[in-house]
Amino acid sequence: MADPRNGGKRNLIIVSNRLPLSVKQTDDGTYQSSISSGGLVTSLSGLTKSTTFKWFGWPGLQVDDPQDREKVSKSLAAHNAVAVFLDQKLANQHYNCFSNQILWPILHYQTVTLNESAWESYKKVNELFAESVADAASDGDLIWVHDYHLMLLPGLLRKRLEEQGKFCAIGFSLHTPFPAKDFWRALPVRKELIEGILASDQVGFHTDEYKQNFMDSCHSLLEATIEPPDKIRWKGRWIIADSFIVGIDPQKFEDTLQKPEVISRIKELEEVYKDKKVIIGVDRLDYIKGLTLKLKAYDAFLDEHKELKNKVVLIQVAVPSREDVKEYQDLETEISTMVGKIDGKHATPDGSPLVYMHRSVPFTELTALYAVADACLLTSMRDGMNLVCFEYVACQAKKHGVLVLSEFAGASSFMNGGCITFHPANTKELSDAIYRAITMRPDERESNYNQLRRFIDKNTSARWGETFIERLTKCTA
Ligand code: ADQ
Repeated sequence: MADPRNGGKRNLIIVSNRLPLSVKQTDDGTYQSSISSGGLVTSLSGLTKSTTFKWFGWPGLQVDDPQDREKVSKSLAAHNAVAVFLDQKLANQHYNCFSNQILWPILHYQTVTLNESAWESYKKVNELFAESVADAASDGDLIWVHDYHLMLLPGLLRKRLEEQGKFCAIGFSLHTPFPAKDFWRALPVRKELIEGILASDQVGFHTDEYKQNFMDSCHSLLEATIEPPDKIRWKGRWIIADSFIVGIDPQKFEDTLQKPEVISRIKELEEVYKDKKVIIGVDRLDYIKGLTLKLKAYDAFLDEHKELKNKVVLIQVAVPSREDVKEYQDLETEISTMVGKIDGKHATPDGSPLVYMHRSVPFTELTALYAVADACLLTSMRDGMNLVCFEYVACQAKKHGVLVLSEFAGASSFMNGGCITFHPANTKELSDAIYRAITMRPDERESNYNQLRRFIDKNTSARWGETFIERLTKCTA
């Protein structure tokens, strides 16, 4: 809803588990906040032009002293951010133990066992968020809740807002897949979680498949009425459930590619790899991204195509992620071991066909890497959407590089033949896909590229945010 007090802009409250800022204590005891990067931040960047928003979330550090909390809040206020303070143990139980060790796997088709105390912490943290957001919301605000860490929040919020006599339209966006109903029902608290989401006015998914899975669960577990294509009737209310295509801001990449330091970095990299086909992979170090499958297939590809040994290089950036969770520590060890074996087996005095970077890289370097790569290889076992593939396309206007994308990434359902798809656990299929990518004819590359480019230019992050918010606004009418 446009608010005349904000020059006609809408008031929007965005809620996500972590604030998109890093907060640090300086030597003089004050706190400084700076915006950090990440999938959700990238996606929301387009909204700022039309909307005034406040962002609620955990600031990522433990602050117990009330005076310190005040200082942190002040530094966040400069970025329109509001901290939901959590005790470290509670935050750990909510984030690592329930969200990332139970919800994340089940949403990505991995089996799990319920940890009761983690579930209690999950409920408690969602309550704390509800308290903080409901108290700050004004009648008529729009509230947009993000992701699996806060599935109970719409329900808890609606109750509090009603008690306070405020009406706010509530939207919920899930950034992961939503699994098929027979998989979701394996989770003992399956009903509570979807009941929480159903207190929203509008629920957004990346793809129609996830939306349909969610509707199927609502119908079979809660006996909600489904009115295709996009409505659910539950406890006397209508809820919109739909897919909204999350995108990127292609202009940000175009602009970065024009920077002198990026232009010279691209030249340097082109010189280093002048006789080689470069394949780029950029993934958070997460088992859903299928990195072990990628390495296994790349090893098979090198075995099969010995003639290409010194003519191809896979540059794999693996961004450290969730390092407090044991599964992620074990995965890192497994990947390092595989990288060592591939290197040992295929490297020659002239170089290695594999460059593994286990760290975050600066945005300018990331852009340069995308720009020089002849192909981008993404092998997710499951992935809500995958923004990296769009970012690669945004940087390939000159080369028309080939996108090689797992059929299990949400993005693949929108590519309509513009990329090479494969089953990530089928080593031969994946190895063949790599070969096809680096040997593709220029005319085929160009026509594929043009198709992908049209898609990313049309479905930007700004459009995603606008579309979601426009439709949510109608729920207030
Ligand atoms: P992620 O699993 O994090 O997001 P993805 O969609 O690929 O996956 O987004 C990663 C983002 O991090 C990209 O914008 C990328 O540029 C950035 N990034 C990657 N490597 C980086 C590096 N080295 N340094 C700095 N930034 C880096 C979740 C879901 C996805 C879904 C998104 C958005 O798992 O499926 O697409 O949310 O909804």
